[in-house]
Amino acid sequence: MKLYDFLPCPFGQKVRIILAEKALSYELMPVDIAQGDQRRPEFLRLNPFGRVPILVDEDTVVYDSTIIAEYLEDEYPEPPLLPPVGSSALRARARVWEDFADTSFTPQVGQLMAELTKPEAERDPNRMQRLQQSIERVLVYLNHELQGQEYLAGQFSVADIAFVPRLVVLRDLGIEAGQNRPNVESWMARMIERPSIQNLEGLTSQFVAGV
Ligand SMILES: N[C@@H](CCC(=O)N[C@@H](CS)C(=O)NCC(=O)O)C(=O)O
Repeated sequence: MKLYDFLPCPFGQKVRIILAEKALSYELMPVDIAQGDQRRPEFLRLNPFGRVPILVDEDTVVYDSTIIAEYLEDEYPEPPLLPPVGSSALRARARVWEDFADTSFTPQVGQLMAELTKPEAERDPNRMQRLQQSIERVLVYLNHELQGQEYLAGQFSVADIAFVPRLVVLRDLGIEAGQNRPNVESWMARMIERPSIQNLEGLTSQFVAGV
């Protein structure tokens, strides 16, 4: 398998956690989106949307981290990273959380990073405040939903994994995710000790163009 990826990309990180959990080996094909590599014709032939990550498994080309996660689960089901077939409600819950992380958490943290990377005089304080409030609301919601639960959808799953890349950089942005949120704190502690996360490359609170 080959994974086209840009190491700081949180969606690529999500896929690399899944690959590590499933102990799948792959060749990393670096795509420097800061240099515009994603707009090269040979890359656009793989993904016409010009985005990483892309997984190539023999003749199969899959892009979008959520669809890659589904493909890996279908093709390499062990160890499972979705609740078991038959537990439809829990499987749906895992997918809802994964989508929520990808659309309502990861981009907002990236946008806050982008603001913080600008010289102070160029930052938009109103936008920063809106983003901080939006991230705080997600953390409060997570803390509520994790009450009495080790993970978001029963077992450790893509739902939890989707949050990790941006959850672990919040402290660098001045946000203490676990402060006054004991369920979030213990959830993070459980996840951080996993080798797939300990060894994850590319975690950064530095905004990189396009991420
Ligand atoms: N929904 C996609 C989002 C992927 C994405 O936004 N990738 C960014 C890097 S983190 C990218 O390739 N940006 C390049 C561009 O938009 O030009 C996924 O989950 O894989």
